[in-house]
Amino acid sequence: MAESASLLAHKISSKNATVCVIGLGYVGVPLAVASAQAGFNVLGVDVDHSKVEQINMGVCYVEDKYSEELLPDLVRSGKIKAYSKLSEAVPQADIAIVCVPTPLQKDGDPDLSFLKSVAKSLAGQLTDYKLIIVESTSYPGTTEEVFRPLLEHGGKSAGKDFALVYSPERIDYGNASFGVRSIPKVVGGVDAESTRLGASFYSAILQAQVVVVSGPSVAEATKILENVFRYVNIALVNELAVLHEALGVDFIEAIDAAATKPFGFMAHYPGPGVGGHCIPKDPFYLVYKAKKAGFSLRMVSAAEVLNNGMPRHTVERLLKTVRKLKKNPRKLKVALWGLSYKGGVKDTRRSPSVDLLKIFQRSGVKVVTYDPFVERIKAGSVVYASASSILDSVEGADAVVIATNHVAFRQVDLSEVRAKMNPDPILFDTRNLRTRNECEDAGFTYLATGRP
Ligand code: SAJ
Repeated sequence: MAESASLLAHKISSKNATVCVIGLGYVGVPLAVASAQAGFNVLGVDVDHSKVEQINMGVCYVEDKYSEELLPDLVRSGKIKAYSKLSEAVPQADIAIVCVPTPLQKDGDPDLSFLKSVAKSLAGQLTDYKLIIVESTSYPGTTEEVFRPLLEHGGKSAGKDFALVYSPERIDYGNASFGVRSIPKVVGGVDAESTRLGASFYSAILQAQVVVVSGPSVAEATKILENVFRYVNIALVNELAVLHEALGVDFIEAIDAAATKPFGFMAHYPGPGVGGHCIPKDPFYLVYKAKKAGFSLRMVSAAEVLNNGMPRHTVERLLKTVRKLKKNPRKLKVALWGLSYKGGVKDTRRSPSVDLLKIFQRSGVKVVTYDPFVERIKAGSVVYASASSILDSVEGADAVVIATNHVAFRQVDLSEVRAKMNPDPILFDTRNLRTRNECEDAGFTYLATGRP
């Protein structure tokens, strides 16, 4: 091992290394907290000055119980300090971890601009031997083909003047049982030395297993596979849900039963669409890379059509029932419960509720929204403020559509809800939080995704 690498290895094992986390979002903040809790000095960097100020005041703005609990003391004790310029922090650091967004451009292609600008800035900061880790999700080859050449632009080379590793973030936003330290970590370096340093660092801060793979491209492929797997499997159950609704077969009961098989099946559940910053986006990083290599990923394209079709299917199914009840769709008032893209979080990025609202707008349906975590949401040119209470949201409504799996919607007393609504009310449970019996006993016409 080169002298500089062994010096860094020693600094890591003795927790004397200084760690710089670049990008203080829902990935970077928990990582900064875990590194500081393990004993490392942590310097955070974010271009958003308000985030830097909040961190330096010990205010945690990400929805992560672990970070919310530990960050204030770690900042007070000086273990974490945030900066808005990379050049203020990286020169002091031995390890730099890149956790910046990798969104899509308007045309649907990958937008690596955040990643590239960090690489260009870092290239000028490699004054001494450092371990550079990329965690941002991207297509296989990004670290070697895009990030590394920009880093080496200053004349330094990976493996000799710095170590370079890719280790995908696997943060499951709002997941109370699996936090940053308890999710196994995949690590792939540009050479054995880089991999060793990366693995030793994550072993030092995490409780979970560190999984070493042969290089950055395999680690990138691992993460994209995980999210493509989820996207395609959700599309499969969405398609089969629509079929079984027509066949008059309870598909949710079938999924629950299939989930009893101890091997060969992983349950996914249908719904009104797929949201969030990752699952509806990451597969298209691979679609782009595949196209460059002359491949078209038909499974992902089919999944896109199926998942993007669920909001329309949901509204059409509701309007069909409205007509059956001899109600006028144009005079319909709907209470839409749930604005965030999944239960327990306030994040509305690519939320299916936005698509539902747009389709209701086009159908001339009046909608009142309610979400315990979200104050308002914009759909098209209309801003919907969440009603002040769940019962206020159903005042004079004809139908309730449950769009997000928040606990509050599992617990609300449906008779109380019913009492506030117009005659012959409908309850459409797209997340299967309630049972047919409790809905019908409360006097609702019951609809549920995947159930006849
Ligand atoms: N959904 C369904 N049916 C399901 C599961 C989810 O319709 O059976 C919907 C959800 O309601 C939501 C969307 O899919 O709208 C995404 O939900 P998610 O639970 O996958 O949540 P994310 O996007 O917050 O987190 C995912 C996770 N990836 C996997 O589970 C493979 C997380 O581990 C990743 O770290 C994260 O993406 C990411 O950052 O990539």
